Amino acid sequence: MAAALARFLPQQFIRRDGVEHRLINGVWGIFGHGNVTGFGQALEEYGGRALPYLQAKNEQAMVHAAVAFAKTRQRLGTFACTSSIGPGATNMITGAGVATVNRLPVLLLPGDIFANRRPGPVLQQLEYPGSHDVSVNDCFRPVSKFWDRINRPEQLLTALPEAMRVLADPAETGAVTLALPEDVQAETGLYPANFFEKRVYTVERPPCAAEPLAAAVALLRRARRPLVIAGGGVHYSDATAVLARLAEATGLPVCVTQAGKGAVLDSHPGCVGAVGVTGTAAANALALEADVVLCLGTRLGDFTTASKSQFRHPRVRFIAVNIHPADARKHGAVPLVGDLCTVLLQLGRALAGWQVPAAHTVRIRKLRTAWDATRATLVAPQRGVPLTQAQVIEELNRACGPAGTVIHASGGIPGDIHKLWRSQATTDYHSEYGYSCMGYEIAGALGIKLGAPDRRVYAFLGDGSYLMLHTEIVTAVQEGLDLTVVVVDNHGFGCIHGLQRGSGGRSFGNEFRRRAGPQARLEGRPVAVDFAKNAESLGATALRARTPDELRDALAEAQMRRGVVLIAVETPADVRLPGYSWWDVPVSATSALPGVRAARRAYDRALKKQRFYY
Ligand SMILES: Cc1ncc(C[n+]2csc(CCOP(=O)(O)OP(=O)(O)O)c2C)c(N)n1
Ligand SMILES: [Mg+2]
Repeated sequence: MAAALARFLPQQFIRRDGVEHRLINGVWGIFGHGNVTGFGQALEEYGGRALPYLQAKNEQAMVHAAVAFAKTRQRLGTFACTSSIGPGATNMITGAGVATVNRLPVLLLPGDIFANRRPGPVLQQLEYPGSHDVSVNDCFRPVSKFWDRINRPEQLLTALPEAMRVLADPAETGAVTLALPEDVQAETGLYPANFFEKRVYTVERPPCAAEPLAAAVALLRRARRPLVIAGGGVHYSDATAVLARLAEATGLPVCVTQAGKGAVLDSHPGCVGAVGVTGTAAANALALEADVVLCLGTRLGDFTTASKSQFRHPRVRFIAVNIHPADARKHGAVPLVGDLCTVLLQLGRALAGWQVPAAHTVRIRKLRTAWDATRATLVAPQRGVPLTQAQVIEELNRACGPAGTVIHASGGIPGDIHKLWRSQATTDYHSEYGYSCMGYEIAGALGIKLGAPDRRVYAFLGDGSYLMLHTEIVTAVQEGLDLTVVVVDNHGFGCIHGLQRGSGGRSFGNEFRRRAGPQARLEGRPVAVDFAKNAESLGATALRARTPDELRDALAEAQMRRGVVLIAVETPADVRLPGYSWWDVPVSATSALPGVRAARRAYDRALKKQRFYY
C-alpha cells in the first residue's frame, strides 16, 4: 500500500491557465516505527527525483514549511508530510490548523495504530475508552478539509483521488489527512495499472452570476465613498495586475489585509495600506466612512474588520468576491462567487467609464499624504532608544527590496510590519496571520525558499517564537538553503505583555525572568538568551546589531553569505507603535483591581462601536 502511495503522488498535477504544476513536490518527514518500514521503505525504493524526501526536526515545522511553499506557489503545489504514530502524528495538528485556516493545501500522512489491532496497545497508542475505532489521529478531523483512515490497502483507490481533488480545489483546500495504520502500510493491495497514470486537476476560472454582478455594479456606481479590501485571494488568483488596472481606471482606493499585502504596491496612487486592527490611519479612516466596501478574496477576520467596528457608515453595504461561497456572503454582502481574477475583469467591463466621485479622490490623496508623514515619524529615531522595532522593519524593508521576501506570523511584529512595510513587489511580504502560529517563521522560510529558490528570504520573528521553534535551521543547513533570520529580542512575550497591561492588568507571566524566590512569581532577574550563539551551534552564521546602522551592515553582510545567517537585535518592549483601531479582547467584569475595572468600563463603551450586518 505504501509503495502504491509513493508511486501515485508524483503523478498528480494541477493545471491553471494552461500551465501544469506538480501537485505534490516531495515528502517531508520524521520516521518512527509507525512509518519507517512502511511509507519510509516505499519512499526509499520508489521516491526518486520526482518525490524527494526532506528530513524535518519537528513535525509541526514540516507542515509549516509545506504550507509556506503552497502559499508561495499560489496553491498550485504543496508537499506531503509523513509521521510516525502518536506524538509524531499529533505534532502535525497545529500545522493542519495553519493550513486549513489559511486555506492552503497540505497532505498529511500520520502513521496510525494497527488496523488488525492484534499487538495493541502498540507503543504510543492512546486507548480511547468505549471504542477501539478511535486513535489520536481522529484529532485531525476538525482541522482537515478531508480525512480518511486507510484500513484496507484498496481504500487508497477511493481516498487518494478525493484527497487530491480537495487539495487542488481553491474553495475547499486546506489540510488533507490520510491516516495510515502501520500494518496496512506494509500490506499487499491490488491496484489497476491506470491508477498510476498521470492525473491533472484543473483550476478553473469561473465567472460570477449576472444578477449579483448587476447589483454590485449598481451599488458601486451610486457609491460616494467606496473602498476595496484586498485579501489573500487576490494573490492566489494571480489577480494583482488586474486589480491595479481596475483601481487605476476607477480611482477606487485599495487597502490590504495581512494575506493581501502586496496585492497593490505602495507606489500605486490608490494604495492606502493596511486595514483594520493593524491598519494605517489612512485606510482605517476610509473604512470608517465607506458606504460601499468591495471585499476581494478575504475571509473578513476580526483583524480586518476591527472586530466588526471598522465599518460604521449607517448604510454601508458590502460586495464580496470569493471562490468560497460562505466568504462571499459574510456581512450580508452581495455575493460574487467565482474566480477573483475573472470577476474583477467582469467588474472592470461593467464599470467602464465610471470613476469614484472627485471629492473622494481628493480625500484619498489627503489621507495618503498624511499617513506618509505619520509613517516617517514612526520609523524615525526615538530619543534614548538605540533601536526600535519600527526601525528594524524600515531597514529590513530596504534590504529586502523587490527581489526578497519577508515572512512573519506572530508576536508584535505582524501589527507593526502590516502598517509600516512598503510593498515593492507582489511577492515581498508573506504573512501567516490566519492562525498566527508562533514557530511558523523559520520553518516557513524554508518552504518559501524551496518554492522560489531565486528569492532572498528573511524570517522575521520575536525571541518567544524563536524559543518555541527554531530547529529547522539545521534542516536549512542540510539542504544548503540560504536564509536570513532576524530575531527581535525584547526579553519576553512582548505583545501579550502589552495587551495585559493595556487592559489594566499587572505584569504577570509574560517576561523571561527568573523566579524571584520559592513563593515568588517570575519577577526576578531577566534570563539573557544568546540567540547568536544558539544559532551558531546549529550551523548558522550569527551577527548582532544594536543600531540601525549596524543592522544595515549586518543585512548587507547577510546578502553576501551563503547558508543561514541569523541577525540578533535587541529592542525595548515598551516602545510601541500607536494603533488606529480597536480589537475585541474581553476584560474581566469582576476584577477588584481599579486598573482592570477602568479597562472594563472602556471595553463596555468600545463594544458600542460594533456593527453587525445581515
Ligand atoms: C503557538 C502559539 N502559542 C501562543 C500564541 C499566543 N501568542 C501570541 S504572540 C505571543 C508572544 C510572542 O512573543 P515573541 O515571539 O517574543 O514576540 P513579541 O510579542 O515579543 O513581539 C504569544 C504567546 C501564539 N500566537 N502561537
Ligand atoms: Mg519577544
